[in-house]
Amino acid sequence: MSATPFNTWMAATQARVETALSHHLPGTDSIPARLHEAMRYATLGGGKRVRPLLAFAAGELSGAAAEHLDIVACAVELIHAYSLVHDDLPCMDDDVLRRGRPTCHVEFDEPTALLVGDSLQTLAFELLAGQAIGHPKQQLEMIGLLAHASGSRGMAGGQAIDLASVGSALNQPELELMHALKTGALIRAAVLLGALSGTPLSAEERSNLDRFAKRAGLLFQVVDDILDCTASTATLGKTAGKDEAADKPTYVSLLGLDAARAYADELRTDALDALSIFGERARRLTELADFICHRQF
Ligand code: GRG
Repeated sequence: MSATPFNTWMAATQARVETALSHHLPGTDSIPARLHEAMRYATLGGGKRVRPLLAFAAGELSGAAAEHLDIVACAVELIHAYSLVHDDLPCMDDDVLRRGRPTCHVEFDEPTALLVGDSLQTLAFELLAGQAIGHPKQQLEMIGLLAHASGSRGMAGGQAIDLASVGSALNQPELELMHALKTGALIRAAVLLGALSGTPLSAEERSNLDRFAKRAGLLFQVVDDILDCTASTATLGKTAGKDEAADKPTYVSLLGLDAARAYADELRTDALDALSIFGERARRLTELADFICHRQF
């Protein structure tokens, strides 16, 4: 395990993922050029790349090859980029700002944004199924995991619950279920797919990694809720204060700011505890849990 500082590792991995995404996205010189341009607009040049970073960090647990992690990281990030494009549409969150720029439907148009989401989603699976990654049995599992995490029993289902919950008073278990699906499922998939790209983990390791992945997903969302009401639109690169304005249930509205912060700390501690079985191999995942907990945007 290298002793590269976390920030150096993160910047290098983000740059690597940007290159891989640019390589795998269709070029604007191929037809339909405008759709391809919009796909590249929605995916490249922004975002923290938290899910790809988690995939690369989890790959260190199983000795996964970097070229295989490129594919996994791209697949997960393409699903994430699709979800943001669709989430910003007028029929969903109706937002005009994403990653500090006009949202895809504002920059292009609504039908194009819809097709961008569809195309990014299918490209993710085209990539994941397009070459041998890790053990064949594990690769099939990876494809199934990503599909499940994206669909009605994962991210899309969480979005449906979110849309239905506006103005209603969810209790903590209900809020937790919504976020476990909407945000947590894809974060969990990023972690598991990264680890599954290498040699198989033991049952105990797998169970601990899953516990980490679930805690990290929830931690990400609790911090997102805190930032939505404490950070500025300029810092976030997306409209701040939207949850409260839309009367959406959040951890802050449910618990209050201080208790939401305490809950984030609790989740971080539990996530790190789940990693202790891996020792030094989990160094990057440990650092990422800290990054997710303390991020400012
Ligand atoms: C439309 C099927 C469908 C799902 C949408 C992900 C999602 C579900 C909606 C996004 C709305 C939102 C703000 C959710 C909160 C957590 C979240 C996913 C934030 C955005 O992710 P980041 O912070 O974004 O990783 P970057 O830009 O850094 O990639």
